[in-house]
Amino acid sequence: MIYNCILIVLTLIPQFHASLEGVCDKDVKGCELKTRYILYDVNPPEGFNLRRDVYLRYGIFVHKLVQNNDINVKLVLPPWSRMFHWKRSEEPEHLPWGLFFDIDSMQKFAPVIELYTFFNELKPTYGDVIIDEVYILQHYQDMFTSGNFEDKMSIEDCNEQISTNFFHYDNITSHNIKCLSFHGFTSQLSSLVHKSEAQTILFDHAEVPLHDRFGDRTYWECRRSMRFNKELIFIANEFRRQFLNSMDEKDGTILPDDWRNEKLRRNALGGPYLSVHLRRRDFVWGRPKHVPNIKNAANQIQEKLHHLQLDNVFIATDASNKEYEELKEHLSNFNVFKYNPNKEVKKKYKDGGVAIIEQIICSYARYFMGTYESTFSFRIQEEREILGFPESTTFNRLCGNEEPNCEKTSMWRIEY
Ligand code: GFB
Repeated sequence: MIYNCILIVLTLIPQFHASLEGVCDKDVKGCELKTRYILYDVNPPEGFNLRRDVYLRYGIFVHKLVQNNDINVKLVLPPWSRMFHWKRSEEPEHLPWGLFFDIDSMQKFAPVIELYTFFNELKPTYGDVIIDEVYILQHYQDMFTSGNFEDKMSIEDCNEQISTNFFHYDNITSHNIKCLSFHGFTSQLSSLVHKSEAQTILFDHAEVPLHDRFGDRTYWECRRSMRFNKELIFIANEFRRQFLNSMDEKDGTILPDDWRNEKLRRNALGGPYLSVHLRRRDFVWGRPKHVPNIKNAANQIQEKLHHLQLDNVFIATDASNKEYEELKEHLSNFNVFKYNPNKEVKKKYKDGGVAIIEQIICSYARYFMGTYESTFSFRIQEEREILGFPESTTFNRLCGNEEPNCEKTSMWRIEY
């Protein structure tokens, strides 16, 4: 009898613990794993398409944490606020990722959540979120002068003045902020997560660590999971159909509903139009050798249209109206298209959504020409790799005024 009682008590102890605390760190049977949250943010001036690349590093980071360890972790997506290139001053802050991307699709790769979901899950008692540990990442100050590029990290004095509020919210703060000089790959941050018991960890200046392996299969899985918001795709498809005689069935660009069912192919045909990403503004003075003037760009486009025997060209651009009109004048023998959003689309999807619609339209063209070193162009090239276009139709760019027949852009081929 006594023996039986002891046995019952002993077998109940783990459950008692689990139900007493509700959570535990390791995957003990009957014990609910504590949810831990990784947050990250990026250097404020970085543009939308570089931020998409930073996401890949952290999406892969948590994907691996979940795969390799018995910890229950979620990645909190930093909302889009005060974007340097988005000119509309009336834009609200904290635009969620779901406005631009298909979160369900992203969750098939990594356990991502929006910041507002994080608030709801954490339910801060007094309306404040105090992040347990914050690491402001920074480059080693002497790295470029000493030429020492070995992988390392250490807590050091901060190179810059730091803010104690995060994501432009007054009520997200921390009492434990450290500057972490870092050189290495994103996955090396996992040692900090494993060493710590913190429920919430924020990595700021998350662009500092490098990709674990840029362009490998896992990279592309994460990239493929980043499908756009379905409504943006619908708007782009309508434009293709109405103005560019482009439809998936005849263009050979149908993708499975779930990115996990995609397969390598190189036989996409694309709609009967040339697409061009003509990056202007800061690129005109920032990369004068590699960004052509409008007349030169028009000549290159004309030549390509002749070569491809096409009459239609779609232009994605941040050019002023004046520059765009000049381009059209030079191309008066062809049909030149640009996407002009109506009021509702502008209001709902803002500059970011409009730019994505343009990127989608570019992705489905028979042939694409981008701008030197633009991440906006790179993301279009990736989209075309996913769609299954022959590489020769994708990795092309406009040449600078003084570099006729410039080299093609680097080919970052998709891996399955
Ligand atoms: O995306 P993005 O960072 O790529 O470009 P880059 C900056 C922003 O400019 C985009 C707008 O997010 C858009 O809001 N933009 C650029 C465009 N091209 C277009 C276009 O064709 N159509 C529309 N609608 N909008 C990087 C910057 O720009 O260049 C860095 O992110 C830095 O901060 C670097 O300035 C030099 O790679 O082109």
